[in-house]
Amino acid sequence: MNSNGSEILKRSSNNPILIPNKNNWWESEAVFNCAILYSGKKIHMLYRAIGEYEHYFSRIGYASSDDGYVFRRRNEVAINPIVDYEKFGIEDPRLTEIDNQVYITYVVLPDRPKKGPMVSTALATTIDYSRFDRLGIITSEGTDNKDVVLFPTKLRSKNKLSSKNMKYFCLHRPSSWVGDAYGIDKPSIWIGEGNTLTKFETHTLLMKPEQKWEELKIGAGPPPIRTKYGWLVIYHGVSANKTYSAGAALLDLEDPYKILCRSKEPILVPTEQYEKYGDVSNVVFPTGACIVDEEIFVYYGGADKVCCVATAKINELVDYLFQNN
Ligand code: BMA
Repeated sequence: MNSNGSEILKRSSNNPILIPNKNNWWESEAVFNCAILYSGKKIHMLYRAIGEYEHYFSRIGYASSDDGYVFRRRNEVAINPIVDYEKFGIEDPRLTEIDNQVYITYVVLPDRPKKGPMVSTALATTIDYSRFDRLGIITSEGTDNKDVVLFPTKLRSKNKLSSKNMKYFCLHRPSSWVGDAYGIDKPSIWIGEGNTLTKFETHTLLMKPEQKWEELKIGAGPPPIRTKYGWLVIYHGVSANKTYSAGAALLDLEDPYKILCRSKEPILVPTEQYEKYGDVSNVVFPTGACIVDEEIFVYYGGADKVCCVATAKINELVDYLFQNN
């Protein structure tokens, strides 16, 4: 039994796999928190990019890879904030394929970051990673909601009486849903169910912070990954001293409200230079993952500055989770 969770994922010796490009104005300062989708041939990446610190305005870039480690990027911005609700930037994309259609959830800032705005999450779709069709904001107003990830298939509704039993599911993190009315005192991960991908109507608390390393808040990382053992949910947790680490849980395949196991210890903590020192210190922030030949590739932002990857045999990660929860 491996009791040290932080040894399960092996960092690539190529890390960081994406660094700021000084020759490209919009990504010259930081490139981090990337979304990943494996098409069966190629690994597609959308990443958050910063080109200046005065406004700290985020855009989204595109890169792709054949082996998961070496990424070629496109020179032009992939997604530029162009509509009102994106006015002060777009951040932290996540990619999911549902019914052969590629979707991107991403954080939108309608107001200046310094003012501490309520953030929302929006949805877009693409067929070529060049043109993106916007489907609008999908989180409820005033919920201060980010870390929204979509399940790749419809699932049976919790409300079994419902005539339309199969629903779209998401995980989300409504920061304002804390206090007595919600039964939690720290931002937590909720499950949403909806008849469409743009409106999730039923919300249920799934996981709240439990350990020291995640005591301030938790939020989903990459979209849930289907494995034969259950839905693998990799998430981040923030400790009292603001260290961002990664944890993992497995949810039942048929009934994702049922948590089969959850790591007590983090599976990735900031220890490397590129995780400890950057624009925000001591951050590993997973946002993308894929399984290729029984190996899971977990992509994460290092210190809000660079993109990194760490890998594990999927069965070893699952064994670890079952044995150490
Ligand atoms: C979160 C998000 C992420 C960021 C992380 C650490 O709230 O803003 O984009 O990587 O904080 O700063």
